[in-house]
Amino acid sequence: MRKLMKKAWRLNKIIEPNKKRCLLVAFDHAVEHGPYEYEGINIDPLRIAKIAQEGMANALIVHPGAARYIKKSCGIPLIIKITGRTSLSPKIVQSITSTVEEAEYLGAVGVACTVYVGSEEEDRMLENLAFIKRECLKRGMPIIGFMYPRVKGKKKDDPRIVRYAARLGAELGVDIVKTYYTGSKESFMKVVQDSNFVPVVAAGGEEKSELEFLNMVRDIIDAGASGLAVGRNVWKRDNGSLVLKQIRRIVFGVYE
Ligand code: FBP
Repeated sequence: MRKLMKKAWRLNKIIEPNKKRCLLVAFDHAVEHGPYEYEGINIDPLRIAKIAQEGMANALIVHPGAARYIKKSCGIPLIIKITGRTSLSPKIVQSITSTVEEAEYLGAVGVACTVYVGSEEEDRMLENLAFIKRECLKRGMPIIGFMYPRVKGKKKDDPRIVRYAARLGAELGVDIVKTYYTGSKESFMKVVQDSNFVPVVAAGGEEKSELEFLNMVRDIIDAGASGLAVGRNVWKRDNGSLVLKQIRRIVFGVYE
């Protein structure tokens, strides 16, 4: 029972219970893509945490080293990414890089893990997911599945495989599915409808103009998604917290 209460308490920090919506900031990019990809941008985790806090995100997704550093001076709720990979390796796979125990020790409200659906190493990541879920169950820890298609010869945001990847996460019991936006409201509506028994949130993707991005956020929410977990389109900008506040207004339906 205590575990269930813990989990509900944590989930309520991530997804606002009255609106059933959430706005998360993702910052695992220096692990996945390498710091040199962000030349000229201040990628100090504390700067990103302050953007997330000022922009009123529900939580920030980071790896444990960044979490430990942020925790000392910023109160934003944290979701710990416990799988990872580098883009230096040719293998399309994420390994378990930390533990649910460590996430709990760091005061996390959730953990996140990536499954590259359709990749050659899919079986390994599905086993990882089963292991992580077991650890989450023991500790009442919510799990966000980054369900990302990686099928040879197919675009990552191909609507059919995004639908499949999201549905897989929902079926396998993650608490929140995060996946790629498919590029149109109509196609993303199908992604959300297929997985309507769990909250689905969209990744932000590569940086776009502010206007283009905010229109995309509108389409994502109109498609029925529960929110976004956005990275580059927020923290690559100088006015990241302002943009985040604008995203928040759309996600939570607060128009001025
Ligand atoms: P963005 O909003 O910047 O797209 O961030 C979401 C995210 O899932 C990050 O958490 C992750 O590092 C990155 O996208 C992975 O992108 P890709 O799968 O294209 O390598």
